[in-house]
Amino acid sequence: MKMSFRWYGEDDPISLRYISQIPNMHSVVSAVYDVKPGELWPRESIAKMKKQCEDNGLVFDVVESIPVHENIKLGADNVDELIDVYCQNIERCAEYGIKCITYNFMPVFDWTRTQLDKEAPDGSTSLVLYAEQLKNLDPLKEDIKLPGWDASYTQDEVRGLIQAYSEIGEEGLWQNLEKFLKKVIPTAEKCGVRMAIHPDDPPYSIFGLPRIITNEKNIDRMLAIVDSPANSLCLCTGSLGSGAFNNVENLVRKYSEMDRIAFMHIRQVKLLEDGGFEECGHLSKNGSMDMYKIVKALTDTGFDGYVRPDHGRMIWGEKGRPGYGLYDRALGAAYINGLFEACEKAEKE
Ligand SMILES: [Mn+2]
Repeated sequence: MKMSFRWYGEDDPISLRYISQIPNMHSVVSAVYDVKPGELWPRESIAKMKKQCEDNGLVFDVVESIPVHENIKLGADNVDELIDVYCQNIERCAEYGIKCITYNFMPVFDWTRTQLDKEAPDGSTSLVLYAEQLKNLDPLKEDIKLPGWDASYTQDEVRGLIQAYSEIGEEGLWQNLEKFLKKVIPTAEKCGVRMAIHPDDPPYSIFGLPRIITNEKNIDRMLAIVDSPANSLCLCTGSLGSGAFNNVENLVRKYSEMDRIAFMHIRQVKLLEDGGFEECGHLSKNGSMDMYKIVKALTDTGFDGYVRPDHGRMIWGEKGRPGYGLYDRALGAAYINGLFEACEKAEKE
């Protein structure tokens, strides 16, 4: 496996120098952030990032993410043009050595949480989704803003989008994903890039919006649309693990065996009885998933893709982007490194 770390570019308070000091760090996971979805990424921006990483002994070979324009997901009139731009961006990334591109197909909102700074008894803070807090929210009836949502939409635009998605429904979203994959995957294949779809987070419908990358049956369906290693998963344990119906260890084993995992996000969640969850430290004992079994499923199946610690808690007084501080993610990387070394060595004994 190749260990990696997400970096938000020059605005990120965490320097590449610090990232390079985390043991076994190999790849930087980043993106061109000053371009809107649906626009071309300037070659100079990609080249600059590559150079900055190299200057720090790191490799910029994973993109997270090239966002999929809402009109692609909705199948609007300009979908063909937008998909063309998407393909050109894949080609441009490949020119600069990118091997894996993450994206998601979630309508309107990326990840959803109800609070970003829930304090644990030890004083650390983390992101949580509390069913009780979510239940009282209805974006169709009132103006709400949840952490993680694109702030560039007005409340009326959000309502319009929710309406548009409720008209196309799940099957409409599937059709639009199919159209996207059938054009994008051959381009990726041609330039040696693996596309890695990130599961919906959390893996169920919120506010009536369709969500499709949620469980084994749907992942099987998605992978079958184009049967190629270029059409792979960014298997996020925390996202899939936020649904009690997903057995993450089994999913990892199955899809790694099929060589359909290009990228692993390894993160722990603690499921609550009412369906909510709390993000927590990476260790198995901190949450609901057995991290040893997840890593063993990877080493048993010869996984050689990218791995990154996903979100971390805020600890040791660090302030910054929720989920993306340095300290707890570095601890996560160290823990994951340890699990891999132990599993790999046990196999050889
Ligand atoms: Mn993730």
